[in-house]
Amino acid sequence: MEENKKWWKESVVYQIYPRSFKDSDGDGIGDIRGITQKLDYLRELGINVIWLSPVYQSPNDDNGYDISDYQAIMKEFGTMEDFDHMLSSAHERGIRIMMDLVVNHTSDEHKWFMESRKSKDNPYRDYYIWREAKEGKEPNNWGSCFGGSAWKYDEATDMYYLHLFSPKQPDLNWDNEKVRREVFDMMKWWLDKGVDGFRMDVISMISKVPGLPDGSKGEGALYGDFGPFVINGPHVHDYLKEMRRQALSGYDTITVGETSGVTVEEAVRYAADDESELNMVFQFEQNDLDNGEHGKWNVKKIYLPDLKKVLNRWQTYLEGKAWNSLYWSNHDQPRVVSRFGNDSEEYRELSAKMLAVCLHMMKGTPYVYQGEELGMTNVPFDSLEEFRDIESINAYHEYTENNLAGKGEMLEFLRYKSRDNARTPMQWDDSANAGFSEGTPWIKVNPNYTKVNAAEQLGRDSSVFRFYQKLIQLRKQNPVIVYGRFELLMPEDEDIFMYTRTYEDKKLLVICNFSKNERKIPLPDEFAAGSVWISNYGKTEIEKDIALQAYEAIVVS
Ligand code: TEU
Repeated sequence: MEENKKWWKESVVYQIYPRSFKDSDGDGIGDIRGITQKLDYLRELGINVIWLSPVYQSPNDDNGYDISDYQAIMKEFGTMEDFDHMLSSAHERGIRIMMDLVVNHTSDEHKWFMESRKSKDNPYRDYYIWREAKEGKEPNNWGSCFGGSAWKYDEATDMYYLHLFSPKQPDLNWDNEKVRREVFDMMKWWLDKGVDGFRMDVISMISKVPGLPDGSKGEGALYGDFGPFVINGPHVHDYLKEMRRQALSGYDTITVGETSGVTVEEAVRYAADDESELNMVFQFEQNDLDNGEHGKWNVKKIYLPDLKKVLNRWQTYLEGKAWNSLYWSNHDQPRVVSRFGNDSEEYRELSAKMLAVCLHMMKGTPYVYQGEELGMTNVPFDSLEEFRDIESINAYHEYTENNLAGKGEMLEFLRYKSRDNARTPMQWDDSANAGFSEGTPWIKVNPNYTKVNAAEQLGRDSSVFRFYQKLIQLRKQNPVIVYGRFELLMPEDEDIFMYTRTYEDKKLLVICNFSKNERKIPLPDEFAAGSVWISNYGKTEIEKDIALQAYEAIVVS
């Protein structure tokens, strides 16, 4: 089947978490001028789109994912002039900017909510989801993503409002046409400024099942699960089609939905090739594989055949119908080298490169999260006081106070899974604070910055940075990497992730060893006279029986 060629399919996206990227003014908080200073670094890496986590005005209950004004820049991050300058500087370098669009909820300090809570007949009342108490308690049993009930009582009108995340993140009522119009107008305002698209925060949750029924409660659970009544809800596809028609059409954009709870069947609707909704979605199945009895809070390792099964399903089901996004990391996930690789001194770089090969050679648009290109690792947090993330801190209290986990045990879970692992400052060099800031960083710096940093890696050909650069270059030169059909080999093997990509008369073989075990793999005949495209062991030739070493990755054509 002839592929529908698009620039966003051929792109590599780099995610910036502004708070932790580069501080230009010494207040310990990353900012927009800091990003502008580092655009040449990103150009050198070769990426062509930046996904910018929220930079809007926010009281920072959830680090900018609680927005109080969609058309203003957060003070700590700079001014609108700084933003405009960053945007034009990025465009001059051939880099597009994708904004984070957080419109499932606003901040409770947004003027819409401040109006809404005033009275039952306020013109903004229906912008949010208000309900009466039920038998003197919350309107239903839903728990919020950040712990506690998903409802907060508000004295002014003696009613509750819904917040799927923190109480400072009230959910917008998307069934209200006025809300949709406000959001679409705001999007067009940014598009007219010249931004190139949107990453849409929890967009799979904007349409709620009417009646908001109680959710099922697992054994020992404190709250009911809102999932079935919120995720991929009744009108979500209607609203996204409306957004396409009313806000996006006429602009050349890249759009990606953050869609927790999405299935492949739903994904071919959200990200259908006809572009009636979004260009692609982030799936969560790969991240749920190491969940346990306490959800994400554990230290469980993934089982490779499970990971292959999930990724294979996404690669093959979407073929010819919809487009995949490819990611290992973001600001909500721990560092991938510590999670799916091996962050010991011996294997950190090898396994970081192996993971990069595995991801970048699959079909879809790859996303690189800041610092991933250096093989940045999880952080040895010493105590609860060192964490900043609302989800982590709330979970610690909820689990330890309800005897779901011991204190030491919970700290161990946070050290492995907390979002703060991804949020410590970008490691630029080996000077104080990793060259991130001249002040006191808002969150601790990973002490390994003296060894793991950009300056060192830019100066060394064998570095993780140089390896990512090469992978990105290969994609630009070879349509098979963008458009080739994916086929998984050896699905049951517990160490090796191996697949082919086929496009026109080109075929690629990708072999990744996810383990320390040395393994002999017979090379399929068709690759016997092949050439090596990239190898994390510096191999330039292939043997008939490839003797794979620990965390080895090789691409053969
Ligand atoms: O995350 C949505 C989401 O599904 C989270 O619950 C995510 O699964 C969790 O953080 C992982 O532990 C988005 C943003 O990416 C996140 O940073 C925000 O906190 C959240 O929405 C609310 O806006």
